[in-house]
Amino acid sequence: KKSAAAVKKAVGSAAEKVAELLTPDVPGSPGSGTPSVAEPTEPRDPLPPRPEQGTPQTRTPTGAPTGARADANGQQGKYLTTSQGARLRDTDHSLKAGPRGPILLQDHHLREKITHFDHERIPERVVHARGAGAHGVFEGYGTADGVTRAGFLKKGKQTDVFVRFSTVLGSRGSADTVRDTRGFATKFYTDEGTFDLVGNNMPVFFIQDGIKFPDIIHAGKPHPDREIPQAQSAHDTFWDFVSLHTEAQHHTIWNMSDRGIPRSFRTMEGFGVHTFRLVNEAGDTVLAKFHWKPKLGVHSLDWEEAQLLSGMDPDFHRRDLYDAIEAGAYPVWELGIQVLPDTPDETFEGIDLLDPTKIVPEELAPVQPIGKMTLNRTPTNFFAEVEQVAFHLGNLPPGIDVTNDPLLQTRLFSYVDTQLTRLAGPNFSQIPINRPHAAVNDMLRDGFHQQAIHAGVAPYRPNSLDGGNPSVAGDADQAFLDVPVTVAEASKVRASPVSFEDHYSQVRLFWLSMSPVEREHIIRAYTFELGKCYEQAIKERQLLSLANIDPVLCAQVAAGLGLPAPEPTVPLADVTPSPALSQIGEVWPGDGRTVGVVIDPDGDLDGLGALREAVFAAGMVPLLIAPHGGLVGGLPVQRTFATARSVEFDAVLLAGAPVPAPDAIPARDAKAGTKGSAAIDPRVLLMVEEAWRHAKAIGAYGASSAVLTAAGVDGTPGVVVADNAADVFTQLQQLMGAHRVWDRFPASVA
Ligand code: HDD
Repeated sequence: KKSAAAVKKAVGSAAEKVAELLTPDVPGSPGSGTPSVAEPTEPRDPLPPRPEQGTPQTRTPTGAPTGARADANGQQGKYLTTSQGARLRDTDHSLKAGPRGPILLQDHHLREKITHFDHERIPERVVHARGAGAHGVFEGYGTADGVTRAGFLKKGKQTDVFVRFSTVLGSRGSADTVRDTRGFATKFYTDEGTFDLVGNNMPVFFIQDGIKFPDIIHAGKPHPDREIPQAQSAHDTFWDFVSLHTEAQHHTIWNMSDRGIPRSFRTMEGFGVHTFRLVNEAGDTVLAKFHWKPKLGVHSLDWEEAQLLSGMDPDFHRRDLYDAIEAGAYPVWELGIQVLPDTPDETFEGIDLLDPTKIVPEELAPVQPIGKMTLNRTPTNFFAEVEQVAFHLGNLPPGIDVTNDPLLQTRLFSYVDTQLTRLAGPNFSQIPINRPHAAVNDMLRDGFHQQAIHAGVAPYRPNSLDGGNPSVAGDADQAFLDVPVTVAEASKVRASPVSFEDHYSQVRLFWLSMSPVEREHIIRAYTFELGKCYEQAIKERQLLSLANIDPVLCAQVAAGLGLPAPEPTVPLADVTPSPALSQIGEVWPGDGRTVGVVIDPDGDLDGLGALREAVFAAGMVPLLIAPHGGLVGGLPVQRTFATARSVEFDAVLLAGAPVPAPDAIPARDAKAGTKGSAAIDPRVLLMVEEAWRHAKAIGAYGASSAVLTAAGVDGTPGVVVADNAADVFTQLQQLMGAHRVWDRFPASVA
């Protein structure tokens, strides 16, 4: 404790310092003086440019880059100004009556700065609040010319795009890796008007009619009383709804499958979900379903990995997307269509094409590639672009039209409506990210946040005062065409077609299409989610649905819950599996994948530089992990044992011998390491154990293979050892092509 005298002395010297800053006897100043710096209201010359406004400083005193861009020049110009363009002398002190005095209401700069800040947030999206977006380009193949007149699909035609990926349930700040459906919304800025393809990474939806959208979302969102759990479906209200409302069972099994926890946005398929109607130059129509196929294949996280990531790196997917683009590993998808005949009953092979809980298996109607999208630019300003982008299913180019899918029809209303609140008024299509790249000549006028200064006196038709302009387009002008589909004579009813009552056959089809390891994951996911519910009646009701899907699935989940497996209430559907639904079995490129390379500064660093180059050359990202930061062997360390966790890497490679003396690690961390060799850092052991549990490729060379022995994983599938770095990486790369070491999971269900 400080003595009273010491405190008094400290206070005294502080007071002296303050006195030094004060110039006594300045007229009008209260107390003993005013600051030696003149009051900001005193006229004086403009401030000299701050360092960042002049030539930017690009190096710190230690020689590290400051991150300043060579063209850094403040935000938009040299001097800070008010919103009205008046240059400011000071933005760090409020205008006060003397340096200690109250703040003056007249400080308009203070009020402007705080008022604007107070209103910086806009309402988050009611669904899909958490997302990330990127710019890119779409190139048509010309292969769709026979079925649609859409100009952006013509061969070689390039169209700017903006894509926003999202989760559905969580708030804007929620974690990326939760179990949920992912949004996959693409804005094509075509010459013929904007086309929004607002899809998901799953081809079916929870409900068949949009009137139930508030019900499913209220059920999935946090409970209204305590507002928990965040961004999860593992709770009573979600399972209460889907077990009562069995048309949701198909979408639910997709969520319980590995599709619910994607490895990356770059490794997700996208689906337009609904059936659309395409029309060609001759006016002929077909029905079609849109698919996005990722170049890197469809891959997922492991559930434990996803949960760890929610804490270790809640921005995992966002980071992965932006890191990949900045590294030049541009994500690529092919757009494809399933072309289906436009028959009066709108069915295909007995599948009702207006029912959004049904797929058309790719084996029955192959997905035909019609173009390619490359994402090549990250946003400049997240709010302006990702937050303000506004999609709408009614944004259609000539050649693509809607169908009577009752889910689609309600969406046509909802998207514009929601932007009126979210983006505060009807002029949101004038926000830069939403502006069409086609010429706009509408007669919409005024309203909140109107940006345009419309000329002309006659925003109505017909008019004579503006010379009758604008005129409407004819057949030759590539205008949008509402396909004149015949509407059957019918009574007004609140009803669905009988075919919509089949809630189980395609769920069974999905289950039977999965490989054993994928089935195991599905069982575990249901068991986890239902295990988080409190109400036994809800668990029992969901088991009834599982019984109607498959008895093995039902029995396994029931066993996990400690409940009896019920008998099916409907006959099990006789369906043919669709192998295209499985994610396992092919070999894929590893672009943008991360390899965690664990190094010991005192170990064998031979070949480390070459290894790093080899990983880069394979289009992957090597991240060096060492006990401390800085440089090791002249190479930059990107992660330390304190900041690294296995979940960040697709593979772990042990280089040299990562065996720092135990006293080099904090006691708190050392305790956990008792089960391995005492000499091996427990965080490295944990990394190996976790990577193994998550079926990731693991490699070691030289003395570091001792770590594999200590972790008890040497000699197991997907764990490779070689004498040198090059050989071990070659083996790792082969393993990574299959995404995971699937052999490591002996599945309980064949
Ligand atoms: Fe929706 C956003 C996808 C059914 C109402 N939806 C939204 C987004 C995606 C989807 C990807 C985020 C867009 C963005 O990134 O800004 N929604 C779907 C799919 C559906 C679907 C694939 C079924 C096939 N949605 C659906 C229904 C309704 C809505 C049935 C209402 C009747 N969706 C909305 C919304 C949102 C939205 C409330 C919230 C924010 C927004 O629109 O702009 O209007």
